[in-house]
Amino acid sequence: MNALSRREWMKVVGGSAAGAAAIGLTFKPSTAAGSPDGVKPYELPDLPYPVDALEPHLDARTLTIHHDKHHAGYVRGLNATLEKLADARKKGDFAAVQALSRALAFHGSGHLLHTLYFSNLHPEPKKPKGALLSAIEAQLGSVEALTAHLTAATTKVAGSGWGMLAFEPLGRRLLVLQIEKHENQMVCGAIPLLVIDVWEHAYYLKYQNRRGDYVKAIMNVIHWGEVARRFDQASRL
Ligand code: MN3
Repeated sequence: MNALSRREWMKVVGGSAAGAAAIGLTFKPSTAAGSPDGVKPYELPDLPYPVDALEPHLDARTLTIHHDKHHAGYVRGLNATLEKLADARKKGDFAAVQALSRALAFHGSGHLLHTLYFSNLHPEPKKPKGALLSAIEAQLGSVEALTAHLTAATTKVAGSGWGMLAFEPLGRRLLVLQIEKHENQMVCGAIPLLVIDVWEHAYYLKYQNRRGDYVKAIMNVIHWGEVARRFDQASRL
């Protein structure tokens, strides 16, 4: 996939239902008898589009490093932490449980958020519609109000973190959240629908200290079809 040029890729998937399906995330349960906890190790998913597909909003070099180095690092960190926890259970030695629990939340959230992030971007985004649009309008006022809230929350994250639109199934409510690092300030049980990375590695090569410009630019490539798919799934819980 990554070997395709943006133009070739758009010819294959642009605007079609098959394209939407090709971009959508699939979460397949997997098991592996030989692994420490009987579950297959996490794997780095491919980018769902060529690295230059989001130009000029998100440049190819940033996207390549972000995916191949940073996201890959969280996958490795998560698998290594799970192996250490499995080893601790085997030995009955939980001396390191505090540090390992912290690492699990950090790398686990890092992997999941990056997987969601790359797949909730698209070079030809559509507007929110259907049940998602109705929920946004009923609960948050309008798409414009959501965009203004999410842009402000994301831009103003203290240090490294994420902006997030989430669905909280107990109250059946949309929430705009401001996540610090990968795991702090999350509302437990809320399901991420749309996430925006504002760690400096996500934008610094192109935007330097202008985080606000990056957040505004990325709003042009939000894959609302994927956000709507996640909302439909989450709202069935
Ligand atoms: Mn990142």
